[in-house]
Amino acid sequence: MMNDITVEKVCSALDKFKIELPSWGFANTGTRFGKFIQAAAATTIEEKFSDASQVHSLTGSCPTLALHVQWDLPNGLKNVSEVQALSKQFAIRPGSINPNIFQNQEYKFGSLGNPDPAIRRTAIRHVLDCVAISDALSCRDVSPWFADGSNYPGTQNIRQRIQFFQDGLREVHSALKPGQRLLIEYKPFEPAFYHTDIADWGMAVLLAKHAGPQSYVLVDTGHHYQSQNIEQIVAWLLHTKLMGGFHFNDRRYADDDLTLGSIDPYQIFRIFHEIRMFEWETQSTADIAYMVDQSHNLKGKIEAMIQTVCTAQELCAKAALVDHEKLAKLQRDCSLVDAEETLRGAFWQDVRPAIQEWRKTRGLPQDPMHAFRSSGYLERIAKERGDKNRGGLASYA
Ligand code: RM4
Ligand code: MN
Ligand code: MN
Repeated sequence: MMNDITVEKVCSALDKFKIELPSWGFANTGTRFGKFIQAAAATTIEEKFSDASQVHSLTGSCPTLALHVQWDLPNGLKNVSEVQALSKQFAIRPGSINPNIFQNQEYKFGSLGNPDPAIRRTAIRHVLDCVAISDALSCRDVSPWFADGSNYPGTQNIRQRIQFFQDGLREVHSALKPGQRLLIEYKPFEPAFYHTDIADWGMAVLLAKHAGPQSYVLVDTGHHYQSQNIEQIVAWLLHTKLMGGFHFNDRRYADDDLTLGSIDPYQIFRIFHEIRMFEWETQSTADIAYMVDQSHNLKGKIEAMIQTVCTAQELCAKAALVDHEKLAKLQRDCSLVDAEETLRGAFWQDVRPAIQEWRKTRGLPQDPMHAFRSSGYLERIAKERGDKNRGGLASYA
């Protein structure tokens, strides 16, 4: 039963909850086997801003857009004024700045971990450019993901590459302005299939600590081994004050970029619960960048984002319903069944009526997906962008 307290808890949780959209989630991307072109996919940064602003105006939770420098600002700092103008036009702020140190030919054997000092220098220079871009755009987070690793045993010096990463990240850190943050993302495998230089959260923590106090760890929910306890990692990162942000998505097998909560919504709920419990205990708001990192090859891009954001809102709202006081006591008493039921009880509550209420009072559409489908936006952009996309030039432009 929905009562006033439920509605109040859900509303205050959703007022605070913001989740960043990825610019690359609106463009035509694919798997290494193929790319299925969508007529409505964004072909320019302007179109990405436009699509993001649709999602934000329908859901009310996405005021920022993550940018991938090589795809969105191919001329680096020279593109800053264009981004500023688009930000104003669409009322969406640029969010995390993502370097690209994995796509160019020179990175075949790595970027910061490459045995060739000239390539390491090129990579560091690019990340430093991203720090400058981030500063010029007043963005807080620089968020590199390193594809570095090797595919065959014995072919690379693992320890030496640790040193290269320590040196490179520390140099990047020294260029950060006060308030800027360096988020270090880990991934166990792919594209490297034998060893990945930053393969798990432990490695990311050690590198962040070595780089300096403005470094934090980024948890991409898709970047874990099967059955890994992600909320425990989150709890550790909260406890050690190293929790920087999330790349939200779901996975079934590996880094599948599936829709958040489509496979295991309870996992995402448990992550939100760890954060809420921490906030309740410390009477603070955890300073975490929540971001989506999904690139859909089959689903409509904007629909997938709306679905994702609504799912995130639901799971965040459910976690806000956990009775922390009661749970803390049950934990102290080791009342296992009752403690677990307190958590599960919140998960199984239907928060949708309370979210409807939140939307109504915040001037948002009751049903964001329906509002999107009846807006005519998709038909319009499919017509406008169709030719550009059929030309196949749209990948990341
Ligand atoms: C990686 C990782 C990064 C993203 C790239 C494109 O798997 O999740 O965050 O920037 O993909
Ligand atoms: Mn990611
Ligand atoms: Mn990924």
